[in-house]
Amino acid sequence: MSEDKKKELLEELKEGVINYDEERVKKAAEEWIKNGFDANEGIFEGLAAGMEVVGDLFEKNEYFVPEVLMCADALYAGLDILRPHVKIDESKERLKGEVVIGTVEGDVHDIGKNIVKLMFETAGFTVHDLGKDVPLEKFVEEQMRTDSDIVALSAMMTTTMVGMKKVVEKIKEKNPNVLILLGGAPLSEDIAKKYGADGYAPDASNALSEALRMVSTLREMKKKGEI
Ligand code: B12
Repeated sequence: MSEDKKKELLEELKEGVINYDEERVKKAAEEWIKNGFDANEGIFEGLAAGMEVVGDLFEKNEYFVPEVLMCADALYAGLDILRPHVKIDESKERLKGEVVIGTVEGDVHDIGKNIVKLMFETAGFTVHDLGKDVPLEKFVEEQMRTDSDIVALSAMMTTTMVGMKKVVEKIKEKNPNVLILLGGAPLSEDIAKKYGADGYAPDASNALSEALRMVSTLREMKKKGEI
């Protein structure tokens, strides 16, 4: 019974995003919480899954920018309700890892970046979010200000992802031990390597495992006195 309800509400969250129906999303999100379902699951399998379909519709020219913007509003309305219920993982020793995150200059796509951010926060990272359309120099400044272990950059356009290379160069020049993680639809493992980054992930859950791997590498290096 509860599995049926869960399925029904996931469908509502997803369809609400696809049909840019904020009220439908809000209602489903509230019910999701009332039923005691996992907020993370609602976000990834409901809201984000809906946005994936929106991406396909956009690519097929069935949706245009105004529709996509309304879909994003519906997704964010659901996120506002679900986010406060996301469980922070306190079971393991709380990570002391700090991450600077943002979408690079010229690029206003922030949905994926915000989902990755949420994943990091859930795992206990301290996240410094610079937002979207972030001037490249700002990533360097924020890393230095916060002494963060990782800088995570998002880009959703082939025209803006080239800026990532400059950020990697500038950060490595100032502090070669900072680890840089890249992501976003046009990126790939190969491009990330070519740009000189330390990691790449295709989605939010891989972003978290990659960040955890990076932090433990840093800790190991510190222990051995290599940095
Ligand atoms: C939503 C959307 C918009 C919205 C953005 C709203 C917002 N607040 O983000 C609006 C309508 C504003 C928009 C505008 C434009 N868009 Co647009 N948009 C999209 C769309 C449909 C979906 C993106 C999305 O949110 N996906 C859902 C999320 C959950 O997935 P995601 O972003 O991929 O993120 C996941 C991974 O990539 C990864 N990830 C993301 N970031 C990071 C970071 C790190 C560190 C890591 C590890 C992982 C990671 O994890 C995320 C979660 O799993 C895509 C199409 C598509 N299929 O991707 C086009 C798309 C990105 N847009 C595109 C274009 C061209 C534009 C416009 C130029 C359109 C126009 N003519 O005006 C403008 C650009 C404005 C600008 N200067 O940035 C193109 C880019 C083409 C290219 N290769 O360069 C795309 C691919 C559509 C297309 N096929 O033409 N867009």
